[in-house]
Amino acid sequence: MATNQVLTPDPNLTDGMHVVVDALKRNGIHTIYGVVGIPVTDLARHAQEEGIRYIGFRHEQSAGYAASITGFLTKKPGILLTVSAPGFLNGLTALANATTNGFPMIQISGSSDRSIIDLQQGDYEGLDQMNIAKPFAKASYRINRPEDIATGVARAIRAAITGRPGGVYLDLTTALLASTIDKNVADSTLFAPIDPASPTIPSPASVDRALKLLSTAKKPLIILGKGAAYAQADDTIKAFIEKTGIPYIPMSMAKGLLPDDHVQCAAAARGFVLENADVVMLLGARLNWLLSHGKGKHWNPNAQFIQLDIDGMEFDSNKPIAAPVAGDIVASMDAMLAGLSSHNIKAADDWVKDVNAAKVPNDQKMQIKLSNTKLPMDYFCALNAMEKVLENHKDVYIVNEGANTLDDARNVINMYQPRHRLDCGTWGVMGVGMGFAIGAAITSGKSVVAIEGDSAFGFDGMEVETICRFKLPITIVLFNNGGIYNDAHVDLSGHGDPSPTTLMANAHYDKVIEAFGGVPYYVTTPEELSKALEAGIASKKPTLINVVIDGMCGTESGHIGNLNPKTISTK
Ligand code: OXT
Ligand code: ADP
Ligand code: MG
Repeated sequence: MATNQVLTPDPNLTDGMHVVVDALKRNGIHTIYGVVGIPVTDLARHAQEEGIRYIGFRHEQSAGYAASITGFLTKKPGILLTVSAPGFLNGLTALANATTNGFPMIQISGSSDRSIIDLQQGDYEGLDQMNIAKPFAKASYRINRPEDIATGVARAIRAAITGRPGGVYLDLTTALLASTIDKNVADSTLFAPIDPASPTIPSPASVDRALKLLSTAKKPLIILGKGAAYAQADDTIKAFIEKTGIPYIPMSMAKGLLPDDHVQCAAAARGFVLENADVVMLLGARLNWLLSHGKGKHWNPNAQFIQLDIDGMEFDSNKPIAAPVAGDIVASMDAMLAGLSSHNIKAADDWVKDVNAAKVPNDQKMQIKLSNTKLPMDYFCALNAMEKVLENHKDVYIVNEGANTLDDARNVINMYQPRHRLDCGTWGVMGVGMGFAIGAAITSGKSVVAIEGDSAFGFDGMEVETICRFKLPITIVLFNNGGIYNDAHVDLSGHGDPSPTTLMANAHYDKVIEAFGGVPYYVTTPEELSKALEAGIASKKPTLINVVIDGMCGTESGHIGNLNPKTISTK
């Protein structure tokens, strides 16, 4: 192994770094994402030497997003490796985002000398990392002794995936990494936890209560959330929905759990079903802001809720839940499906007819938007061109971020397979794009198309170098409308400064990938876009397509402009 300082070659001894790698391997960890430096460089080298794939990034935040999406796709925690203090903090946003979204990941960070940090004597990159991580993580641990490494790793793994998944912080001090231990003793400590995400079985009474309520519904609705996607109960969920005939809407990362062109999909009648449904079954979805908390003008005020969730604390958080079903969706949906034989649950024809009728005007509106061929392209013109290509590549992973780029792509690009749409999620966070794309490509080996706003791409664009270095099959489609939301160019400064939302409309983002040997495209028509996208997917080469979008067609904050605080004085 290439090391900075080779210590005593005593064959009976091993050190903290080696034991950490052994413990990760014992737990089936195949990949680490990170940025190295003091004190974890040799840890990464040794992991690589031991057959763990190390994916080195340009920024810890992106590496963390890659780790978290690996967790979402695999149900095993993705691993982020960071250096102390600044590297740790750079990764912390991704850890917090993982906790918020319920993605399992572990941020493993080197840290400096406790005795100096605790007395605030100014150590190199000194920071009280374990305590700082606590509010952002499901659990935050520090390992101080080499004989505790296996336990620390096992605890972190169990904490990340048991119950509601989330982010876990694991602090490894420089002293621990350098500490030595008898090799046989260290080996004897290694173990992998049994049943680290032990399936939680719902009580039969709760399942029966839920089915009874559903059988009384005149206008039932199922809402699929990313918890349902995460659970990987795909066949059971599909069977339940199809047997009952109940209309469903997918939250954005649950798209594809059933194909978006499924006859029972009511996404095109979203407002109608929320306003009218009398019993709503939430399947791994929270009644948070994305569902306007189950309240207000978007909802039938008399709607009753069934909620299937692994986290009992979620129930009643926004609205009283008439039928809570606490358990893993795998077990809960098995029980719900089995229970159909003793409950008469079938969506009424009138309700199904009304839902289908409500889709028609929105479908028509959508068709009109998609048929716009005016240049410069607007979002719908560009997305229509993309959709036609992607229809023939249903196994491609779609990563998506921006405001208009996000909201319009979510509605236009149909998904056909579970867990293939990865986006800004619960926090609406920008900067997940390249990390998610890299994580999905590494985890699946499949092609990824990242549909990015020009602002969104700016958060992590340098990861294009990572994509090219690892030769990943990622095509970035960058919607360049010259700004955050649009390119309004109102000079409020009075001296020619760009407006707060302005970015450079004429920028050639394609040159960024060219610098690293990837394939660049600069396109201005739907035909050019189709060709470039088809070529990007077919070649499996790192590709960036700069798509020129009309600067004025985006709306402020996309579909969520209503969340902006009202102000008296905007020109
Ligand atoms: O109900 P009705 O009848 O109205 O019909 C609905 C559907 O039934 C119908 N529909 C359809 N009809 C026909 N066919 C199809 N296929 C179909 N599908 C749907 O259409 C309507 C509307 O449907 P929808 O969208 O489902 O419903 P609705 O009501 O919009 O749904 C509500 C939501 C909340 C569930 C949904 O809108 C949603 O999921 N939204 C997510 C929003 C989000 O997360 N946005 C990102 C954050 S915005 C902002 O914060 C940004 N920032 C600040 C910032 C952030 N975020 N992070 C960090 C780290 N720093 C700063 C920034 C900087 S965005 C941003 C950059 C933006 O600039 P870019 O250049 O990147 O992007 P551009 O905007 O493109 O320039
Ligand atoms: P969305 O944004 O798609 O609506 P949320 O992230 O708000 O989804 O909600 C996902 C919910 O799914 C969380 O409350 C989480 O506890 C739950 N969940 C995650 N995994 C499982 C699982 N295996 N079984 C049951 N519920 C789960
Ligand atoms: Mg933009």
